[in-house]
Amino acid sequence: MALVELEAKLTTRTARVAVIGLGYVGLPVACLFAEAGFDVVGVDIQAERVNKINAGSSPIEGEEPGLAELLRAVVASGKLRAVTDYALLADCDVITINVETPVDEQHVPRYVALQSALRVLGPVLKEGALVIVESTIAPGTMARVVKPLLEETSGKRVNEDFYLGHCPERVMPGKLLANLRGVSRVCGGETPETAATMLALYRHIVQADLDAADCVTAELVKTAENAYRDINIAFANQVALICKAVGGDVWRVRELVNKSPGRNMLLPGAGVGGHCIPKDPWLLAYQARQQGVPVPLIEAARAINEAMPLHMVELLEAKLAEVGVALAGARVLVLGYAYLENSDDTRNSPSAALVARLQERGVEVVIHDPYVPVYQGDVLAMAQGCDAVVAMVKHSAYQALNLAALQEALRVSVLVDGRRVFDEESARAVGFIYSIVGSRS
Ligand code: SAJ
Repeated sequence: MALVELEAKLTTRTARVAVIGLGYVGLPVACLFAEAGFDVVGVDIQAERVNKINAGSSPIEGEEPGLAELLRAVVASGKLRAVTDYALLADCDVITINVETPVDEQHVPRYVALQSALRVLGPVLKEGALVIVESTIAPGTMARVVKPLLEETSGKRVNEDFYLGHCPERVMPGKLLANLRGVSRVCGGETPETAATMLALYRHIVQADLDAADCVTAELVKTAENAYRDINIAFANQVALICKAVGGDVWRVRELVNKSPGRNMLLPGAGVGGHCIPKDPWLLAYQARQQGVPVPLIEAARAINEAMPLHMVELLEAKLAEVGVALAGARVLVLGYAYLENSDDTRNSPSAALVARLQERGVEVVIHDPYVPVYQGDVLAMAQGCDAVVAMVKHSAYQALNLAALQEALRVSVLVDGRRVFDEESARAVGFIYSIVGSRS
């Protein structure tokens, strides 16, 4: 099938769409294409997840406005069905791939999920189908990994027997549908004609700019935009560490810096977690590092941000010392285990790094998080007998906490605030020995 035929099927919504990987990104993507009127097959290796989706209930926890209702509607209408069997892809005209693309301890991309998806897709790939990788990948991956592997496993030639593109996702937990619908996307095609066809596809679900590009540009844009964020957060953390040393208050400094035209200093904090920001800078840097091109700015920013949870331990140890309590043997309540406020997502959570270090130092750790089932509970009850509280996530629930009651529950009233969850004056007024990242206090 030539691209022009595929475009016609996209216009009439008669093209059959498949989404491989029904996670945070794939599932809402599948729902939106189904809502737009396409017949959508969602493929996932987890039978439990597939069954849950076919029962019309979302496997994604946390607050995702509209997703549960949309999923129920498109499953009920028969527009979306989930399967574990790749054979059904044989009559799909468009296949998006939304699988994890992590980096390992040495910051090397690990494409096991991507490669296995391509190996299983290849043999059933339909003549003239358009395959779009939505996962975030290192610049050069489409050319070095995806294209050769798909040609090998399908026995087909790209741009002759099938078409290939990269359209990186820009979602954020808590705003999955809003971001997919309202945030612009880059449609990187192996050829300009492929990119144009991708625009025709995404126009059905994206009400924002769709920009045609080649694949390497799309790879560079997504990884650079997240490296940009990581470096800017690291700058805020660097200023916070300097303020701590020289007696400044980074929160006030930031407020005044941002009054200067063209400045937008981000928030310092207890660390940088999530499925994107800690990983994507390494994806951006990978090929360059392989070729011996130095990337010191990316490496320095990662080092600063990864050290922030450990800096929280230093703040805690110093405050406990002020009241004669040793870190080893102390009992500490950690508020927040998710990586982001009002989310249940714990991937690469800074709290995990904090807890590991505390336990290494002989601290008895109690963890609370209103969104993470295993850590839910009564905060005041959990605070009983603790020597300190470390606030790691700015969940709204914490801002409503009765500070006097919290202080009352503690054996020693040390409060270390990693996200400016609490107001310093209010905390001190009820008797807390208060410390916050980036301020002398
Ligand atoms: N963080 C800070 N200071 C800040 C902002 C964030 O310490 O000023 C921390 C957060 O606490 C969190 C981590 O960084 O631990 C990441 O936070 P994030 O707001 O960047 O949220 P993410 O990880 O969900 O980022 C995603 C990214 N989107 C995609 O990769 C498609 C990012 O590019 C977006 O900017 C972000 O969502 C968003 O705000 O939409």
